[in-house]
Parts: sequence; structure tokens; C-alpha cells
Amino acid sequence: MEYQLTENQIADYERDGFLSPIEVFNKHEITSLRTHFENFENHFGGIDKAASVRTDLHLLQNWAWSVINDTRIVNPISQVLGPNILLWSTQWFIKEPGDQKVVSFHQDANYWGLEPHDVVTAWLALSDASAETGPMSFVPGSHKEELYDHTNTFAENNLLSRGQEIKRTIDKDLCKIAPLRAGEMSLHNVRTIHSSGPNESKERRIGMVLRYCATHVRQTKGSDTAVLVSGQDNHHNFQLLDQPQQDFGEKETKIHLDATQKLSKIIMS
Ligand SMILES: O=C(O)CCC(=O)C(=O)O
Repeated sequence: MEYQLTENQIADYERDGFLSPIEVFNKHEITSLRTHFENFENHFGGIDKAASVRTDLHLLQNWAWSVINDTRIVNPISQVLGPNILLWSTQWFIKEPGDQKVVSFHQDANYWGLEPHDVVTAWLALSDASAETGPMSFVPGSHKEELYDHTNTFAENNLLSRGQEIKRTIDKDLCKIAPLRAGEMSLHNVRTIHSSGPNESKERRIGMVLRYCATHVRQTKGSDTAVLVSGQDNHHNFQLLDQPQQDFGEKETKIHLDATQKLSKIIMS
């Protein structure tokens, strides 16, 4: 199989609960993806208006569908999750130049309703995510710890939906930041504690965040949708969705709305 992680990379991922950086797209490809994304933002009347529709963009636009199915992402994911893989959702973590927005320390597994925790995020950089831009920061090995309680801070400068913050003291000296160049990705386990700081640079920091799980994973918080990106789904735990036939088509828009409403209900519950 092409685009495989090495044994050492897999061992690092298993030990640390994250792996970074992994080269995915070349400069030309990632520039084209960023252009597609920024055209989408312009089409929807700018950054703020587009923010309300960008979740699960792969259900509305074929370029995003190609990203979630790209073997350079899916093959490494299947090396850590097994051959049968669903894409659960696509989200965006964007910090504008000088943006003081942060992401507090949290574990994703606490609020997504997905069980068991065979769930991995691919964080794909559509722009450079240098140390200055507030890249992802991970607590190595924390995926092997318990799931901690979290507080909902609803802090205004927090990019998380409820400003979730872990109730555990974090030794910042032990954290590993994961700067990425445009076209690279990191992988992280759904239990790994992570955060990110403000963007002190003059550039946008655009993270396209792809959440994958094994097909045996269940949604415990209600009905939910996914896309089969590798192998077979013999579990039928999610309503499987198809490739958009038409970008922003009427049918596609309805399917996208239904999927994102379900997702939002789950995440906010
Ligand atoms: O991009 C960020 O700063 C945070 C992303 C995040 O929390 C995640 O992908 O789970």
C-alpha cells in the first residue's frame, strides 16, 4: 500500500497519542485547496457568514470530499484504526492574523458520544501553522490516562463550542507543540489532552480538521451520520452519506443541514 506510516511513526503515535508532522499535499496542491476554501468563504459572504456552514463541507463541495478520501490521509488512519473507516465529521479551526482566540486544554472523547474510543483526528494545515500562529499542543501519553471532568467556561476568546476546559493541572513544560507547514497534518487520539494558543503572526492559520473512526464505533448520544472512506461497514451504526453530485445542490444542501444539525445536537448535549 502507498503512503504508509513507518513502524517507528506508528510506535510514536501509540506511545504519545499524537504524531506530527506528516507530509500530505505538495505546495501546489495545498495552495489550490486553500483557494477552494477561500472561494467558498467569499461565496457565502465572507469569513463570518461562511463559518456557520463550513462544518461537514465535504457534503457540499467535491474538493472537500476528495480531501476526506485522499489515500495520503486515509491510509495512515487505517494503519492505526484498522481497514474499515468512517469519516465522522469535518471541522475548521481558523485563527485570523493577530487573533487572540485560544483552545483550552481538553479531551475530545468527553463530549462526542463516540464509543469505543477508536477515533483519530487528522489536523490538516491549509496555511503554515508555525509556532507563532498558535499551533496544536499535546500532552504526550495522556491518551492512556483517565477521562477527566471538564468545566464549560463559555469564555469568549475560546474556539471550543462551550469553552470546555479540563479539570486537571497541566505541566506546560511537558507539552509538545506541533507546528505544521501548509500541506502537512498531525494525527491525534480522541483521548489525548490538547490545546492551542493565540495567533501572534500576520497570517491566517487555517486548520481543516478531519475526524475518523472505525466502523464498529457507536454514537451514544442520538442518531448520527458518517461517510465510509475505507473498507466495509458491517455495523450500520451511522447513516452513511454519499458524495455530493452537485456542489451546493438543493439535495446536497438538505443532507448537509440534516447532518450538521444532528452533529450540533450531539456536541452541545
Ligand atoms: O486547532 C485547534 O487549535 C484546536 C483543534 C482541536 O481541538 C481538535 O482538532 O480537536
